Amino acid sequence: VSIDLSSVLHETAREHLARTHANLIGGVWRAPETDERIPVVDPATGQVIASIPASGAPDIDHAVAAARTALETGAWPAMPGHARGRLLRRLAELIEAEAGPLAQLEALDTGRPVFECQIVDLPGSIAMLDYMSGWASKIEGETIPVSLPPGTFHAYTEREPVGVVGVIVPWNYPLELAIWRIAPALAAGCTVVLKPAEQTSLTALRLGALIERAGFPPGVVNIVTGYGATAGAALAGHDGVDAVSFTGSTVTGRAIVQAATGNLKRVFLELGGKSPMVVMPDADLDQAIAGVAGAIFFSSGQICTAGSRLIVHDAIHDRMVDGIRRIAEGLKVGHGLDPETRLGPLVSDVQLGRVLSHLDDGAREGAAYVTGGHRLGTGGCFVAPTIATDVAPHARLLREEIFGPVLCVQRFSDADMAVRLANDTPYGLHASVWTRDLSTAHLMARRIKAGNVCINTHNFFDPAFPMGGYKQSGWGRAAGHAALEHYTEMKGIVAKL
Ligand code: TXE
Repeated sequence: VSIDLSSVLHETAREHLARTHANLIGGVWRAPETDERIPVVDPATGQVIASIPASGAPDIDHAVAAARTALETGAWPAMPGHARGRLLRRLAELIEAEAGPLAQLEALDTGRPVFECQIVDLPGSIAMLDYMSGWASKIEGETIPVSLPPGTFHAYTEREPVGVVGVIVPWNYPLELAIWRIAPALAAGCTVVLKPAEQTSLTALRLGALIERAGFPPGVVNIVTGYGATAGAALAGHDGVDAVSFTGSTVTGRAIVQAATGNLKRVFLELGGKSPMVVMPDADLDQAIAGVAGAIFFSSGQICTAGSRLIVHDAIHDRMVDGIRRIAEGLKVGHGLDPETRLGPLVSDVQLGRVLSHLDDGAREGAAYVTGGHRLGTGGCFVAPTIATDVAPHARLLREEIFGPVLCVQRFSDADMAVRLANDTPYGLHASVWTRDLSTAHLMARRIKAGNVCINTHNFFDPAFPMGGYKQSGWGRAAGHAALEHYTEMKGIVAKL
């Protein structure tokens, strides 16, 4: 595919691409301590479109120091909650006003269809800021009736910000994931150092400019770009950081936990998944076919909660597979910036290589590809939407997170078998059950081991709805008031009367 960026991009997006990007530290755009740069690549064409700093440990040190100063001089936690909330809302308004260019930058950088960024990333980012802005003035303690004679003691709790929070995010939903992690931390009164993914830092850098424009005190949010092994590892291991919020692979999640042992900082992890979709024989088939196809092919499957395993009753197996195949084969493939595109490239050459290696292994291990199973074209990082049947229970294709448009299909004959297959995974992030029967729906939801179970839908997210993983899919919950708990310390205070 080819595209003429100068004619397609909004002026704001064009200007942002042309900038010499630096880090936002203590309210100043500061050149990194190294000259090394990371090329920003359009994954649809392979073209280099910008560059960002390959920052290292010294830059992280400066950012952590700035966050510490903003925390301890009281610029942020001492601000009344409603005033912090107003700043979060102001930021939401600025993002809304720039939604068009931000959606384009996201589509260009990730390869994902701009249509997706417009209907998911931007509204989701704005909604989370709005939701958390309300909590900023509602973080409360409790009075505790202790067991000593009434009237002899007065005991109560207060919640204080946990301190400086390191936020490390991946490349699939760069702006939205950054905001989903930053917003609760800021609402709680914490200060932040954000390290976006090296493949996709453009919208995080633009977010920095909007944070400045909104009027956040300097140092409340600091943004440092760089590779995971250098900048990311320095942040996760930093003794000046009180908590780290990481979203990414389970392998890197383990490295974060190890890095955090130095000062025993708090760790919040949202990791990988291999999410099952169980379709019962009484399901509304049209709804289930469209829902399952969307759950795996949206964002080319590069979603932590992607419905990557279809567990379908024998009686409807062939009709389901055929319906999903038709949708897969009808998806319009193209450059992310084309508003008609419904399937863009994967984010990078590296990700393309990973997905193709899974497909090769799958074929060797006996999987049959009903459709797809191969790369599309040669110029960009495109993979054909793929449906794999007859996948062996121990095949890598079925057990590992692929993070590509690859659906593995398994059959079942009764509900117990469906639950067994659904739970036969080291992950437990997301799941769905498709049925018209209310009791079946709720009983299955209870038996599936996952942080979120959806009924007749999949990939459901809302700022008010706690989201997170069981097993190796993570620790803690994003969104909802549950998210605030990661960013506050509870203090118990008691007075002898
Ligand atoms: O992820 P990483 P990668 C899965 C998906 C994908 C695989 C690899 O299966 O194929 O992970 O992707 C930073 N210390 N997911 O390698 O490494 C890194 O710079 C501190 C699922 O890109 O997890 C980036 O900012 N930080 C996932 C972030 O971690 C480190 C989304 C994510 O990168 C670091 C993305 C280190 N040692 C990939 N190493 C999801 N579940 O949403 C890397 N980073």
